[in-house]
Amino acid sequence: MAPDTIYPKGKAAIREDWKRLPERLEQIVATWNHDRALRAMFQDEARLGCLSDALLLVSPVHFGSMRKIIHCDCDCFYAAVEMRDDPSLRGKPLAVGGRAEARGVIATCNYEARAFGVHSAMSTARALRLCPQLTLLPPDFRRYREVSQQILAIYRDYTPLVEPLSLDEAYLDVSGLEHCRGSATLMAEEIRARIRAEVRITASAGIAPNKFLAKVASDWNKPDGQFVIRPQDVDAFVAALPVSRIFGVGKVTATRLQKHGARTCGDLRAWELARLIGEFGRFGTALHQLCRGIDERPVRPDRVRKSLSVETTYARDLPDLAACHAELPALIAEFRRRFAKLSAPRPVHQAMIKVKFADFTQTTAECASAAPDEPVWAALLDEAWARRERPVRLLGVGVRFADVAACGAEENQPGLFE
Ligand code: TTP
Ligand code: MG
Ligand code: MG
Repeated sequence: MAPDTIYPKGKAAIREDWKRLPERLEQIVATWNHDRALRAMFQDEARLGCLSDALLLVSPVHFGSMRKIIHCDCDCFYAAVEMRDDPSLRGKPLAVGGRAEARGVIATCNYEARAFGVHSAMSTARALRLCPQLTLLPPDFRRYREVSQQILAIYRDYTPLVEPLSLDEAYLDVSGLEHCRGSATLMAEEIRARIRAEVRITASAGIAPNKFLAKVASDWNKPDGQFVIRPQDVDAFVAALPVSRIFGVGKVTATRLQKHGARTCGDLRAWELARLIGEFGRFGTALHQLCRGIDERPVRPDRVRKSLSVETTYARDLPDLAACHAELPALIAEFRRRFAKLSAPRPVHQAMIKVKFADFTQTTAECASAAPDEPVWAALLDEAWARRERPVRLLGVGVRFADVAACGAEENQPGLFE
């Protein structure tokens, strides 16, 4: 598919939508008069330039049961990558897994093999009995991981709230975003078209107001399809859903529920909360909610960050270099406070300074440093200032972390730090 068909408004439109996001979030949060503490928390995140953290706060609070969650899952993932790289494998039953002689199991198989009854986690010996002409390939995780990174980068063009579940699937929270006129259905279509065009495999998607239902929905029109559960359809959809589709309900629980006459989620609604807790302990509380289509778990982006920085826009421009130096200690203190809050910081490998001048031109200076201190940042400030030597409206200090190749969380965010 030609790129123009995939992006009806062009890629530039996505970038434009991004630029408006911080402002839109601000507008939403401005209405939070009932919860000033939450508003302060948001403003803290936003000021510190963490778009995903700010959005993570806004989405569940503001959109609640009207959130727009997309669950994307690739079709027969390992097998799809193998068929892409060797088209002669197409159209015939193919499985990826361990050899029968080594008591191997099937990791996955293409849909041609599924027609023979072959499936994931089945012993390869059994798979070969069901389908003697099955082609079996050993897994190549390095290649699957590369493809996975490529797909995640596509998701992150749409939202910073991307939570990968495994190499081939992820949740996306696209609540309140403007791409595709705000339609999550169109976003899912566009994302799938891009995966097909850029990665050359297919993916299916589910669109729903929460994670539970989005995941159920992505299975509904598999392969290469998508399914939407609108908020007004949730009640009826879930009522008819077999209890076995609830995550955490395995064979044992499903059988136990069926014995008590609960085959569908609708049946289960007749059970009082106390009875569910009596039967299933803590999971009973979850069941009580899930059988009503309620699931408030937020989409948690993976927090592997490439950098951390804090910045301040000054009410009055800093007139000269000395005035800039005078502000450094406060900025560094704020940076350290923020750094201390990171759950698992990786090793620092660069220090950086950002300067935006009164004429809105900006520059960054950076240098290798494993443990930057004030003199390191002060030297960078001298370097950055010397490039234009004029009053300064904004200063930022930060670090970049080592091993940036493995993640892309912040790379695609033209966030509040810009
Ligand atoms: P899935 O998304 O569960 O399966 P799939 O992508 O192969 O097929 P579907 O079209 O039904 O989504 O898993 C993704 C990959 O994870 C799969 O390609 C191989 C691997 N995997 C295993 O190694 N073992 C397993 O038991 C399962 C279920 C998956
Ligand atoms: Mg899959
Ligand atoms: Mg999967």
